[in-house]
Amino acid sequence: MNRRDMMKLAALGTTGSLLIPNQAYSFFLDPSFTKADFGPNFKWGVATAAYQIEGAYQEDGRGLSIWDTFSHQKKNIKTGENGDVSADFYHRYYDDIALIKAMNMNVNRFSISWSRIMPEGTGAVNQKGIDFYHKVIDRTLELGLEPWITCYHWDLPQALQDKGGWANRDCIGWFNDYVDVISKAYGDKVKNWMVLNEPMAFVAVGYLMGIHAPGYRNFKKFYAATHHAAMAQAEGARVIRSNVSGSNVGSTFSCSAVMPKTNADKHVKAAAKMDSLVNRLFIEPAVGKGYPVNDWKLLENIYKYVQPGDEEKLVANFDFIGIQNYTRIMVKHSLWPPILWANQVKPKNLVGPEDITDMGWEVYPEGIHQVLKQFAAYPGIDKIIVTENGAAFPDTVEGNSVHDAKRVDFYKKYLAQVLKAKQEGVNIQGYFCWTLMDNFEWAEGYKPRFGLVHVDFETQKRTMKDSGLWFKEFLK
Ligand code: IFM
Repeated sequence: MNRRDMMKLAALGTTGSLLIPNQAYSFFLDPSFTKADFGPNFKWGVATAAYQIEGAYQEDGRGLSIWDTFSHQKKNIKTGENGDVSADFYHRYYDDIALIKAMNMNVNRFSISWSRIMPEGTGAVNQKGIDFYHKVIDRTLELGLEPWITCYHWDLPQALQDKGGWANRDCIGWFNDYVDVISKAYGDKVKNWMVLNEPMAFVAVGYLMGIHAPGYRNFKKFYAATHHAAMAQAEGARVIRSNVSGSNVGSTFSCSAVMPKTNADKHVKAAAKMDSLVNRLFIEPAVGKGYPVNDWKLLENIYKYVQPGDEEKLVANFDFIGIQNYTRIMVKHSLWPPILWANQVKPKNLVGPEDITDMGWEVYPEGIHQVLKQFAAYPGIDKIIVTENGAAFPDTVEGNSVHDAKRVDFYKKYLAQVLKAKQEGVNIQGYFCWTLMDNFEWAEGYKPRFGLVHVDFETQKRTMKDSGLWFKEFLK
């Protein structure tokens, strides 16, 4: 190695295949706020999901999930890819978790693959699956980070889908049994638990729009799956509470500021329907308000699946709720039910292309402020954590640097709005970025990159992006 190369290496923090350029990124810092403005106990973290990063899909006894099946079927994933290997977190977790620490964060939010723990969804427990998450948790704790577990991030065991999945009422019991196993296994070490990740997304996109696994376009299955997931959301919380002393239990909700295209009555009504679907569907039964049928009468069909005693059981008494926000939805009247593609004014008709992410989503920072206020107004909601926020933009890889100025800008703008809501009295106690590293973005494949860390999927080399370096500097 020549002197020049040695100096180059010295300017980089290197851990195996990981590169952390260590030049000062203070010039990125937004002078309008600092870490201290969020308070001394604020939690800063990253969120990930098992299927999106782990790979090792047939290793150590893992059973198949609906996403293995769905991604292996032709045409379901735009790029024809799947999560078989993904970012190979299963083998690289040790160094990957160190990246969270390197960004000066204090929380590692991750999800557990149900079919790694119970390959058939119920019954036999796979000890190697249990051991894997012990290793993840131990590494997290060793680095002084808090582990936050998501019990379910969309990867239902295929064996349970074969019996109807979430559309089968038995799924509530299957889920409780699984949560019982994991909360008993990890409850001594992990106190922070999220029952479901974005239930509206997995029932609407998976059972109504057919874009995500299991790929149904079926109203009846959607109503049934909605009720069973809402029941599981509350029942799962009770299981965790009974197994984990000192637990902090919540669930996470995808939410978007919903606005009518104009003040015309028909658009306002269409927006109210959309709000019932995208924002209110799971939080309202959890706080004892029942399903939001007033603005969208069709939702009354859910009650066909509600049995005596269920309404009380839907109430979850969460210790906190997780808000997950990316964009806003501008709604126009349509004869279709509130399905996004039919009722949404396309972002490209609203803003310039520089304000649209690789997902086709409008960058609308004020929206996170709006949803934080909207959710904080529900009775019984005390603590809020932003459990996901982030953006997919193309990265510019230049040698050992990855430039992602748009992502840095996105985070600064959204954080300013989170801070504004906090200063106005919303009890926001944490903010987790989506996501640690580039991963399998469901039906979009690997093209949209959301990570603070760049992954070269050919070599599995990790390189911290400018956005990761921005957090490192901001949180120092
Ligand atoms: O990648 C997803 C994640 O799994 C759930 N929330 C939204 C993210 C970006 O689409």
